[in-house]
Amino acid sequence: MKKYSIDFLSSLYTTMYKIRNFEEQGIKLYRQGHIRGYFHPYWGEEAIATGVCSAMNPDDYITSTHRGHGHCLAWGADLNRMFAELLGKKAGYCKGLGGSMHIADYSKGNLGANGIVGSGTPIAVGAALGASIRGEKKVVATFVSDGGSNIGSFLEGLNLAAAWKLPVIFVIENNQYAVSTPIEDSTGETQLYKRGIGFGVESVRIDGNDVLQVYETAKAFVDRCRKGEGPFLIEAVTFRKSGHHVNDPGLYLPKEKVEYYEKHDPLKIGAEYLRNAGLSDEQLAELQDKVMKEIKVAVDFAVKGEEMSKEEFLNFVEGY
Ligand SMILES: Cc1ncc(C[n+]2csc(CCOP(=O)(O)OP(=O)(O)O)c2C)c(N)n1
Ligand SMILES: [Mg+2]
Repeated sequence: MKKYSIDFLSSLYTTMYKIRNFEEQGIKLYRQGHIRGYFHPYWGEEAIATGVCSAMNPDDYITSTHRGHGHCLAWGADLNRMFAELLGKKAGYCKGLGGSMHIADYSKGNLGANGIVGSGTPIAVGAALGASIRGEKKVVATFVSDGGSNIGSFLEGLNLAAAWKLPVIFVIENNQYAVSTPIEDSTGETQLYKRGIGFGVESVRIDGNDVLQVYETAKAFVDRCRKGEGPFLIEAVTFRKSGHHVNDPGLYLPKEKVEYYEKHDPLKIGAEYLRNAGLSDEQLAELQDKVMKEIKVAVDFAVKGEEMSKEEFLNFVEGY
């Protein structure tokens, strides 16, 4: 593996730490009654969004999933606006009308999270087609879950991207479960990178908890996409740190897997890279402290924020 600077490794770690703690604070806010509806934490999967997004340019595009907070944050989303959206406040990315599963920021190329599993793929393929018609050298990363990789819209999108040689990177986040169903019970081919090979797409299976492995794989594919060699597919194997959503204790998750992934945690792996590069424990603590302070400010901002009035809200209802 290439040698990376402490600055670069710190930026990867900071993003992962921010995502982990965004989710932890979000769960607290949910339990306190500040957040309504669903909340699917991305914790345990932080290395995937972080590694992929840091391999891309700010004017590229991403599409996200129902477990999408991590994608937004890795793409550079503002913590204040993220928390405000979860809390249904006017200052949120979608004025508080989207909530956890519908965060988007078109102005920055984040084409949105999606409550419908597998539905980000056609959006990504459309964005890549548009960019290539306009002659822009943009790359689109589309995150999709293991359950999503069984869905027609994903497979149709993969097929079209391959047929039209579009600059798309399909990133399957294989956390090995769809709600409480283990992957072995939902598909006859659990090595999901083979979905891509079936369509003639160069595809790899990697450790999704190792941020540098994700970054290096994504970077090579992003560079090749810009040269017109796309699409590509990455199956990033990972594991949820908890149940499917905030109210699921995940009691069905096998103890051995939970214990294995507790040790093979993306943040632990990221911290090890930093230590090996020469960062001291004190410096690591400083970095963590800085993130926690930003999170605290953002939580206060969101809790104190205003909700939309009924009159303002009705402006967004067609025909009212
Ligand atoms: C098309 C569709 N079918 C069913 C659902 C209900 N649903 C929400 S999440 C989920 C399973 C998710 O598992 P997976 O796709 O592996 O994603 P993960 O939650 O593990 O990230 C299902 C079935 C949905 N949102 N969309
Ligand atoms: Mg899954």
